[in-house]
Amino acid sequence: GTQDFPSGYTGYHNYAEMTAELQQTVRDHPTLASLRSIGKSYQNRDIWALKVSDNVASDESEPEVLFVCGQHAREHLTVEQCLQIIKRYTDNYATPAVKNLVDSREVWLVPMMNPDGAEYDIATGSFRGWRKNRQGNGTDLNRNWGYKWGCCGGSSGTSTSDTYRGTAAFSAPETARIRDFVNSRVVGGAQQIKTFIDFHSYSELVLWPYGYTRADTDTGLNADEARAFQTLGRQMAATNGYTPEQASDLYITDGSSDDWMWGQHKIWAFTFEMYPASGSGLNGFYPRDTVIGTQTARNDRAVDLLMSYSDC
Ligand code: ING
Ligand code: ZN
Repeated sequence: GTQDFPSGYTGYHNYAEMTAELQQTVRDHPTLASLRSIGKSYQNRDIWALKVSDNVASDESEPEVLFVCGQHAREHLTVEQCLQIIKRYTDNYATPAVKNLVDSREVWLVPMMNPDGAEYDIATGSFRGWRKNRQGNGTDLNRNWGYKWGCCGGSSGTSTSDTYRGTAAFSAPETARIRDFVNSRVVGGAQQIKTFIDFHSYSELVLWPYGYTRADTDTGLNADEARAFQTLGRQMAATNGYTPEQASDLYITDGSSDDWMWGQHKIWAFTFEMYPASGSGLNGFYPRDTVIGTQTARNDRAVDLLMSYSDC
């Protein structure tokens, strides 16, 4: 069934509320927003992708941008981030700056990549501190992507571990469905998605690939392009006050989303770690709902910047 957030957290959206919100957005803005299921979670929930663009029904040849939220169950603030981006780009469409971005881009948002985990995390009156999906003992979706999967000691082979990488790359249906979706955006041999943010919490960081190696990100880029990619990360961090760094500077990970997006598709991929900067262990994942407005709006300029760069 559907879990209700405890008191102090009712401003957050559970799966049913998020689904209703996306459906209402499409009713309110039928020319700007369209909703599709990109497939099912392990427990058979639809994984929703909402597209925002002018002429939303047609497949225009405009640069595409992808935002993923809620890959980790307990990181509920990130779901609110995707919903806020959707609201801002639809409700504020008449604003010239928003109109310019939305008219020249196709924006894809997956507001809750791990719905089974998110529902499981909400217990009666409290939270479980759950991170993974709900397949067996749970797979850490952000260690299950297929670029250098399990290569480098940045994930665990033990199923009870919080960073369990799964039995194979893309063994989790949730990662496999985003993979299929991103692969489907290759048109005439060219990946249409140019830029990507995977929202997580917490620590207030802007991270770029790679996570699997401490070597520099610039494989496959000339020096100018490598600088531009990292410069965008630093510029976004300058707008939201987060700390910019290469993912492996934080710790080595393998099988993360941004390594796959960059390694496989040459998408300029970033991981954002949202509010708070630091917390006492699990508490940092559960800020009260009173912070949702300020902590999502805090990323307005970074999100717009990523959008404007997406003709890279
Ligand atoms: N942190 C991310 C994690 O998956 C990360 C940090 C992401 C590091 C991508 C490197 C690459 O561990 C959280 N809070 O999930
Ligand atoms: Zn996370």
